[in-house]
Amino acid sequence: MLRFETAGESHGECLVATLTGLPAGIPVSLPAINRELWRRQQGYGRGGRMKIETDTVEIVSGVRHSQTIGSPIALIIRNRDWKNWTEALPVEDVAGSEDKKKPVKRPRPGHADLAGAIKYNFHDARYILERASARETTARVAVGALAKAFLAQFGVGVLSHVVAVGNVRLERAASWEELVALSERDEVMLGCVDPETEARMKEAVDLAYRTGDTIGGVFEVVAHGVPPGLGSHITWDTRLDGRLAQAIVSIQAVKGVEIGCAQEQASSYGSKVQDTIHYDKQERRFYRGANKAGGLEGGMTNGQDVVVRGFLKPISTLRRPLESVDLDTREPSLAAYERSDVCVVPAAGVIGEAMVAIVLAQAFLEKFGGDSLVETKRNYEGYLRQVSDF
Ligand code: EPS
Repeated sequence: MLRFETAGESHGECLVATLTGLPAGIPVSLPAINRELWRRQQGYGRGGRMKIETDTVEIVSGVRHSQTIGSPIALIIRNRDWKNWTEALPVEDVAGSEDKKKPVKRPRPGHADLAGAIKYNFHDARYILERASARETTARVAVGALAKAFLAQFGVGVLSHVVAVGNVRLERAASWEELVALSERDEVMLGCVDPETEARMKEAVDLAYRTGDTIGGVFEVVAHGVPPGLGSHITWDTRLDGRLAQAIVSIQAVKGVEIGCAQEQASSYGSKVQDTIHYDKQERRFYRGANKAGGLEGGMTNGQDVVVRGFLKPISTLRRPLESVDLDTREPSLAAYERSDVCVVPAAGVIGEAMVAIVLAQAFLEKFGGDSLVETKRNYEGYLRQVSDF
């Protein structure tokens, strides 16, 4: 079983993660992980915090001589901002430090602040937001980079692009080659493959910024080169579409998920939305008339690209705050504001890639197993022979 866990607070010393269950012998490159961390930090509309942080990973276990050794991988990403928070968030309480705390008494509508404060019995939402913050996704992206390194050994790639910011939408499909080119850019605007649409997306972010607002959107994650047969139809919890949906909606501010062309399908007819089945006798292989199913049928991959979209609400920390209530006085009060991002859709796409890569790597290892890359490859190649002989 491939499993991971993250820990760390937004303004604590560092973020940490462990990943257990990757086979031994997978090449690991620190620059490749750091590149993913860099990609997550980019995008037009990010706030002041990203000017403070330069996320880089330290691996302290499970990788030696640039390859996995089968033991749990432990990694750390330090928060540069921690130096500004050492007195506000010390591990050990220091007598007389009460006035150094930065309590959050006016919960932000839409954030975890109030529900978390009630649940954990804190009359200060600070401890809640420290963990609820999307800063946590830094650790997920580092883990996702390791999952990507594993999948790359089998010719599987996972990338994303932004298909909407506010009401500005990309009105055409993007090719895999376009996503590769997008991921290689050294300047990231809004992560859209079409420059004219991206320019209009930028205008939408500018408008939100000028009015003290925030803006959401939609990202699309595509997994390319995926074999048929990951996941299963046999039980609800082995259905890969359900597992991907959970992974995507677990990303902070994501409130909806779409697999393939689900929205379009819901308002169409059965005769219009299925991917017709064809057979190429020369090449002795099945192929499809389209990919509206997003590469998943019956909870299994069908060999086409896996296509998953995440719908991001505008983030809840507003420069022009909404009505709230003071936790101490219970009087009406505007919600807390320190600093915030205006738009995080491109970053969320990179996080979506990480989550999809992790779920696919899990499903891959469930099917093919193996303690070493050599063993997993042997099992995989045996399956591919079976598929081509089918
Ligand atoms: C976040 C608030 C902001 C964001 C943060 C998520 O941080 P701060 O409160 O330090 O300004 O920048 O995102 C990140 C730090 C990140 O790395 O993505 C929140 O409240 O969720």
